[in-house]
Amino acid sequence: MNTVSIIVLIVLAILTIVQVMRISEISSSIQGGKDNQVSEKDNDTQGKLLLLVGMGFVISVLVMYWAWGYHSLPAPSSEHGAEIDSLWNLSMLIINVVFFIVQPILFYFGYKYRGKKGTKAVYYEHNNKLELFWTMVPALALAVLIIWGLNVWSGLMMPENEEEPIVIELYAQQFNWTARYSGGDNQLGYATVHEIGGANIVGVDMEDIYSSDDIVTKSLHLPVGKPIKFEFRSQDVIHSAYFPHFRAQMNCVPGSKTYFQFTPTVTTAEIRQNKDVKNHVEEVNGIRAAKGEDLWEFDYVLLCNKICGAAHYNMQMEIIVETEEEYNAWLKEQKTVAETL
Ligand SMILES: [Cu+2]
Repeated sequence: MNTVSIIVLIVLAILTIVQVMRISEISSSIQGGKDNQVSEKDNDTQGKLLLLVGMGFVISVLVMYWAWGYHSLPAPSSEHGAEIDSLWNLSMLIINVVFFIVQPILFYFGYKYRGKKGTKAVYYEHNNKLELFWTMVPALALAVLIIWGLNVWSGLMMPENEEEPIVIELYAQQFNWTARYSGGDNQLGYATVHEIGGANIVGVDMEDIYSSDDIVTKSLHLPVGKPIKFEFRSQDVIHSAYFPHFRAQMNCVPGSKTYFQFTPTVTTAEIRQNKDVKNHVEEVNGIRAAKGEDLWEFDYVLLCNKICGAAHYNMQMEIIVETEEEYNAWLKEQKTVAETL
C-alpha cells in the first residue's frame, strides 16, 4: 500500500469516528440524555472486567517470562560485563517484586470498590507515616541503583590500565561500520570528513605522521584478554555502537569523538560452545532448515542501537574474538593506508 492510500485511509477512519460520535450524541439527546447514565449493572460489569483484564495482564507477564525468558543474552564476554549484569539483575529484581505486589492489588481494589448504590468513598485527608513510607522506600531504592550505577560507569570510563589498550576506531555511517586499526604506533592518524574521497572512506589525513600505518577494514578482529580502546566517529547522523555480548554501548556523534574501553574474555570459538548459545543456534537452524535456508553459525556482532534511518536494522558488523597469535597473524595480512591510498 502506498503512502497516499494510507493517508486517505486514516482520514476516512477519523471522519467515520467523528460521524459515529455525532450520531450517538444526537440519539442520546433525543432520549433525554439517559444514554449516558451509568447503571448499577454497568458498574458491576466494568468492575469484573477490570479484574479479568488485570489478572490476565499479570498472568501474561508470567507466561512470557516462562516462554521467552531463555532468549536473553548469554553470560557476558567482557571483563566488566558481570558488573553490568549485577546492576541489571538488581534493577529487574526490584521492578519484578514491586510489579507482582502492586499490580494484583491495584486491579483487585478497582474491582472491590466498584460503584455500588449506597456505598460512599471514605474521605481520607493525610497520613504523615504513609507519606514518609512511600517517599523513603523508592528514594532509597533509587539511591542504591544510581550510586552503584555511577560507580560502575566511572570505573568503565576511567579504567586503571595495567597495560596500554589497543586503539581501534569505529566509523559509523548510514548504514555500515568501518574499523580503523592504529597500526604499529598504536596512534590513529588525524581523520576528517573533508578528506573522504575514492578509497579513503573514513577520511584519513595522509599528511599526519600517525596515519601511514593505520589499517582500514570491514571486519572487526579482537585479541582475547587485551584491553581495547574504541574511538567512535560518525559521518552523518547519531549512531550508537552496541556490543550486546560485551555489555557495551556508546553513541557515535557527527563532529565529535567518543570513547569506550573493554577487554574481551571469551573467544568466538569458545562462545560457540556455550550451552545457551548452542541451544539458540539449534533452535534458529531448526526454523531455517524447515524453510530450506542456509544454516547459521553464531558470531559476535556490533549493532547500531539508534534508529538512524530506513536500513538501521541492518547496520551491523561481525566481531571475531581470537587468540593473540591468530589476531596478530590476521593483522599482518591487512594492508596499511599507505599501501592502499
Ligand atoms: Cu546507525
